[in-house]
Amino acid sequence: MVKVSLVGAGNIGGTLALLLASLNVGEIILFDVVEGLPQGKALDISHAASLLNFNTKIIGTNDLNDIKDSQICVVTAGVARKPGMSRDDLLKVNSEIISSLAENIKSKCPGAIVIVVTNPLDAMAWLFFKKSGFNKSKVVGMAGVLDSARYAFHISEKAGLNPSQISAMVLGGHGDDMVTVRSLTRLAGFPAGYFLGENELSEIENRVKNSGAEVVSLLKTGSAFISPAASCFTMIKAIISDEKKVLPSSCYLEGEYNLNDIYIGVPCILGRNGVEKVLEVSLDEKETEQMMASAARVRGLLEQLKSWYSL
Ligand code: TXD
Repeated sequence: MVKVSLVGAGNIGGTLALLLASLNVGEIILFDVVEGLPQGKALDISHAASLLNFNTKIIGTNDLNDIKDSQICVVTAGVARKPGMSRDDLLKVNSEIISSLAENIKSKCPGAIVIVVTNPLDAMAWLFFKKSGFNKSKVVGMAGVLDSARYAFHISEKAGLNPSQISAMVLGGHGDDMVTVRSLTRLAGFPAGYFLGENELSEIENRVKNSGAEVVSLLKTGSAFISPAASCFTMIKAIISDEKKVLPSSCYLEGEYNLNDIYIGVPCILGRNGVEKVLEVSLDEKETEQMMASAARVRGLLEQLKSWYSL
């Protein structure tokens, strides 16, 4: 029986609990520091069991001990951005939360695979990895799956194709400087240029880079949570069903892409053992330049974390 713990029962945590329940995973723990919130969401989702035909145990709790021995932990704990904020503005407040959770999660769930979701994503995944001492294959950040899904959606809309036939790839850091990799994007197996012109593709790519902010400015009270939850769901399924799926994820690099000691979005194989392999794809000159610029921004955040946490 798989035990999945969702650390943070806010918008993403709650939505993800519903998706996982419908998959009939063994047991879901919804943990949050706000009293009543995880319990209320757990009960609300459980009430839908006979309607959605699932039989999953969902426990809402304010006691972190309840996550003990989970096989998967998803960390969404922290603060989400509001209109006018960048993801990087969350560094101070969220790093304190991630720093203390990393040690706690490692001691309670030493065998877990951890998916970090909290922003600024790549920096939080790196901090979690450093503070927890987990193996690099066991700590992975969620962003590329979401950014690529956004890319796929806008391509499908413009090309008039079914979204499920679009295989899109967004790499780099989860910021406005993310790298939309057109050379790896396929529409029903065809290169993007077969269906769409240069201007259409550039317009889509700019929109994708701004998609998170677009949703934030519409919602006004927080950031996107339904597609982020669906993205985590895709990664969890790949891990628990050992799907060996290639999914863009934030991974720890040691020389790949000429980058070292950094978390950043790259294609990787996700399976039962977590990040089973980081794949190095050849990027064109512009994409390589963008990847390096994105890495430089992430590195700036890591330098701040290093000084605050003596890492
Ligand atoms: O692609 C991506 N990685 C992202 C990341 C896409 C969208 C949103 N992204 C980030 O995820 C966002 O910027 C936030 O940093 C996280 C979580 O987003 P969510 O929308 O779920 O935020 P909420 O609704 O504010 O939920 C956060 C919860 C909230 O209930 C807090 O009470 C709780 O986190 N929280 C804690 N839980 C456990 N433990 C601690 N210490 C804690 N502190 C706050």
